[in-house]
Amino acid sequence: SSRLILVLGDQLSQNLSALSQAEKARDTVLMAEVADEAGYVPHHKKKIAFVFSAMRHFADELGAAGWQVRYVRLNDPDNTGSITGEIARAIGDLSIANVQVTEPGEYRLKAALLEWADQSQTDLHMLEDDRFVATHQEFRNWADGRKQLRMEYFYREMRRKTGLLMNGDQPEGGRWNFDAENRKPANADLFMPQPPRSDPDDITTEVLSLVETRFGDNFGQLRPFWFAVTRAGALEALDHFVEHALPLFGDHQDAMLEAEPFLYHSVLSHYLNAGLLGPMEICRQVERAYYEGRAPLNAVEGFIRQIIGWREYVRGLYWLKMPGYTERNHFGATRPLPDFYWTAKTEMACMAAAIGQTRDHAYAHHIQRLMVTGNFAMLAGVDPHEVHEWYLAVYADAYEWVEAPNVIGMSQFADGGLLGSKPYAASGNYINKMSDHCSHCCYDVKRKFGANACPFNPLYWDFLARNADKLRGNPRLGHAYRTWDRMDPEKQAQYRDSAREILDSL
Ligand code: FAD
Ligand code: DLZ
Ligand code: SF4
Repeated sequence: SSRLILVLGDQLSQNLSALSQAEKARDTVLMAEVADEAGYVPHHKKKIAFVFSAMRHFADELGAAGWQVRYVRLNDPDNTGSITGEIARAIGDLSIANVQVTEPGEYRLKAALLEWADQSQTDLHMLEDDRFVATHQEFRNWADGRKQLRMEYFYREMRRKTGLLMNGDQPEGGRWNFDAENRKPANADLFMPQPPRSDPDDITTEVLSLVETRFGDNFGQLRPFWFAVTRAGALEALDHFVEHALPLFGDHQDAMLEAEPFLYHSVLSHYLNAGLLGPMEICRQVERAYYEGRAPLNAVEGFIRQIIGWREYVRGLYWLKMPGYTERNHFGATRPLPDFYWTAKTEMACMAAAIGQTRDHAYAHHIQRLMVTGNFAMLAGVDPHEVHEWYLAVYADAYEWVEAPNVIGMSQFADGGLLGSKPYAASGNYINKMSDHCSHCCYDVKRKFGANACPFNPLYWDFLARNADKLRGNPRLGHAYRTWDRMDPEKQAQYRDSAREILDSL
C-alpha cells in the first residue's frame, strides 16, 4: 500500500534512506515548513532562510525526478504548525496508512514522532540515517567498556573503516595526526580566499521576504544572503574550497583575524548538515587533492579528521547520552547569558568580532566558537543551558546532535569531562597569540588585573580558583594550579576582586 515519506529540513539528500526505500509511482513525499521547527529556539534569520529555500529547491528537484511531493509552506492557511500535525493532515487528505521517515537528527523530534505514532496508532517506519560514516551501533560497540571516550582513538577506527589516507593498515605519512604543524597564526593577506557567493534566485527572494515578515525580530542580518541553496551550489562551494583554501587550511586552522571571518575554513558545515553534501564525497575529494599534489598532508589529514573524526564522534556521543545531556551543568553555573551575545556591543574586540560576524553571516569558525565566545561564557560562569540555546540558534549549521556535544561538552565542560579531558579555559594570552584582535582592543592583554586589564585574565584565574574542588585533581591542569598556589595571596585577591567587578558589570 502507498506510504507517506516524510523528508525533514536537514534531510535534503536524494540518497536518503526514506527515499531509497520508497517507490515513486506509489508513495507521496511530505515536506513541511512549520512554526515549531522554526521556533524551538530563536534561529538566526539566515538559518531559517537557508533551510526553507533549500527545502523548496529540493522539493522541486524531487518533483523533477518524478516524485509526488506534498509541500506545505509556512503561510499555508491550513498549516498546523508542527511536523506531526502535518503528517496527520496529510494522512487524512491522502488516505494513507503508513508513514516512513529517516531518523531525525535531533532527539526532541524523534521522541515527538514516536510518541505521536504510538498515541495515534499510526504505522510509522523509522529508518536509520545512513548518511554518516559510523552507525549508532558501531559507536556504541566502540564506546562499550571504555573508561574514557577519546576522539583520537575513534578517529583511527574511522580511518581504517573508510580507508581514507591509509596505506594498508598504516596511516599515510606514518602518523595519524599532524596537528603539531597546524597551530600557526595568520597574517592579513589581500589574496585570502573567500567562500563563493550565490545570488538569490526567485525562490530564495520569496523566502527572504517571508523570513523578513515572520521572523523580522530574530537575531541576525538577513541580507546580503549569499549561501548556496542547492546541491549543485554546494558542490561548487566544495570545489572552490579544495582549490583555494584547503592548501593552507591546516597551517592556520586555529588562527583568527579581525577582518577575515572565514580564513582558510571550508564554510561547508551548513550544506553538509542539511544533506546537500555527504561526508564521504567531501573527504574523497579532499584526499584526491593530496594524492594529486594540490594540498599538503597536514591540511588534508586535519580536515578529514574534523569530518570522520570529530563530526562522527560528537554524533555518537549525543545519541549515547540523550536524553539529559543538554541539562548537564558540572560547575553549577547560573549566570544569565550576557546581552552582548545578541548585540555584539562589547568593548572586548575578540568578542565583538566573533559575535558581529555571527550576526552578519550565521557563521564563526571553530576557534572563535571554542576559545572566544565559548571560553568567555565558561570563565564567566554562564548557565550552560543558555549557552547551548544561543549556539543552537545563531549558526546556520546548528542542529542539536552536533551543537550540544560541542557546547555542553567541548566548550563548557558541563558534562564533567566526558568529551574532553580538560576544560578549554584560556586567558587573553592565547587569543593574543592566535589573532590580531588585541591590537584593536581597548583592553590591555598584558595587564593581569585592575582597570583596563583584559577581562579574560582575571576571569581565567577566578574560574580555576572558584572550581578548584572540581578541577584540581585534573592532571592536565596541574601546572596551572601550581602557578596559582605559588602566587602570593595579595595577588590572588587582586585577580579575584577584578573578576568580581567584571562579573558584576555583566
Ligand atoms: P571547517 O573548519 O572547514 O571544518 C570542516 C568540517 O569539519 C566542518 O564543515 C564540520 O562539518 C566538521 N567539523 C569541524 N569541527 C567539528 C566539530 N568540533 N564537531 C563536528 N564537526 C566538526 N559544528 C556544526 O556543524 N554545527 C554546530 O552547531 C556546531 N556548534 C559548535 C559549537 C561550539 C561551541 C564549537 C566549539 C564548535 C561547534 N561546531 C559546530 C564545530 C565547528 O566549529 C563547525 O563545524 C565549523 O566551525 C564549521 O565551519 P566550517 O565548515 O568552515 O568548518
Ligand atoms: C532548522 C529547521 C527549520 C528552521 N525549519 C524546519 C521546518 O520548517 N521544517 C522541517 O522539516 N525542518 C526544519 N528545520 C530542520 C529541523 O529542525 C530538523 O530536521 C530537526 O531538528 C531534526 O534534526
Ligand atoms: Fe580579547 Fe582581551 Fe585581546 Fe581584548 S585584550 S581582544 S578582550 S583577548
